[in-house]
Amino acid sequence: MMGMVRNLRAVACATALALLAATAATTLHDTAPAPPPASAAAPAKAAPAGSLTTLTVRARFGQLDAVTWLAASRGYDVARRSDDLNALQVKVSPDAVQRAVTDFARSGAVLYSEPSYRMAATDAPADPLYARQQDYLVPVNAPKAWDIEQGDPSVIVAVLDTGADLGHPDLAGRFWTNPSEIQNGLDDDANGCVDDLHGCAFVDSPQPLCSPASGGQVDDDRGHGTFVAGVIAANGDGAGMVGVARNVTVMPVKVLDCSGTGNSFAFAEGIIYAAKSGAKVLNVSLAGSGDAAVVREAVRRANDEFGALVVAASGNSGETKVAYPARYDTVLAVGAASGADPDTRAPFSAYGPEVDVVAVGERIVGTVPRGGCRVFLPCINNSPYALADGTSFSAPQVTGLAALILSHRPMSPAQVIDAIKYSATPLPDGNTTGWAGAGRIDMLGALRLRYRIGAPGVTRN
Ligand SMILES: [Ca+2]
Ligand SMILES: [Ca+2]
Ligand SMILES: [Ca+2]
Repeated sequence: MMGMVRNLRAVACATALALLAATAATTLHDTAPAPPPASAAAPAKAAPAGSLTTLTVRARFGQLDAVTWLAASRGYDVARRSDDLNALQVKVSPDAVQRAVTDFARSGAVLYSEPSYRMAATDAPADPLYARQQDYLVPVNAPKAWDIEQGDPSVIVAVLDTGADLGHPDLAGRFWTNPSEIQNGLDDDANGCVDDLHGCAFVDSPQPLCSPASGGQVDDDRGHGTFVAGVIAANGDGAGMVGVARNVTVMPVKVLDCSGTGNSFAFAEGIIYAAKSGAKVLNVSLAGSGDAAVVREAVRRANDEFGALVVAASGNSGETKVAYPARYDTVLAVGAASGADPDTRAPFSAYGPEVDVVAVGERIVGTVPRGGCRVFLPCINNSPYALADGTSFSAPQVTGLAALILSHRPMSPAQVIDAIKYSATPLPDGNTTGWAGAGRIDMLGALRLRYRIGAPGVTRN
């Protein structure tokens, strides 16, 4: 059986009919980490706001009228009064705060007075690298979207890439586990992959220096897939970074070897494996140079048979030529906007009418395999995180959005695409006509849409 498969691959390669020449859509530009801009400080949750000009004044029992009178007689503006709280909200000028607090304390009618604390409506993750992530996550309204949805573990996102570091601390608990498989050298669930406990490798004849990758060996020997996984689903655990869809489940499907290349046959196998195994969104941060029928068919089956959405990077050629499989109609093709100006195209982003949407693709924070800091990417502060550019890293943000949408309510792949495009923020052409498709994704807008399931397209109500 394996021999036959190998033969088929050999034929495909020899005739070059289906040679995908897949390369990672970005080979992880070595962007040196830089200190975060001053404007990027993470807002603290429930931080004091309004320069302490708003005070909560809690009266002793039965003293609320007396305190109200006191406040008025001293010229403080009583903004609100709550008999339930037995308290007033009082506004004072910043320089009068201390005097007001003293006045109330001396009156004997006040239990305490304190500054009003802002209750942040917007989720501000405590993960320290979030300060660097805001530059690209704020323009797509990710923080506001997280008030609505942070992802559900039941939604499985496949990352078709170079594998993943299953032991990365910021991805702990995020990886899919195959309930029907044990580590015993056998294909217990007869799905064609031996010991696929957390994913499967489809890498035939990897380069000599690459790690062996067969069956469930999805270890990441390049760093690209781990990075993408972090963009999608790094834990909101107060450490490191936070993913766009922090609570969803990631299934690593290794289709690229340590040189970042693979072929169309293995890639198509990976697509079917992912869809069959229950992944509802497939992230494809790789670019093929040709239209492989076997990939086209696999994408169609993922959509139609398994209800899985394929999200793919437009490619990094910087030219008007969108890569495969992003070119296909039913694939959500993602280009990259500039980090410095998210209204303009990142210079490397491939464009053309097939681009559906864009997200920022520069200075994206991602997870690096442990021990890979010197091998793959210059890490931030020697911790397993790095910054990188590419449509490889704008695509997983859109994948994360699709996963948030599906966590919120079930939808077909076509409906998810409609929702993401319909809610996108249109962008100016600049000197590249239509480079951004429907525009830059708006995560809040996409989650707020209301849908009539079954109706064609998306309707807002
Ligand atoms: Ca198996
Ligand atoms: Ca097994
Ligand atoms: Ca984290």
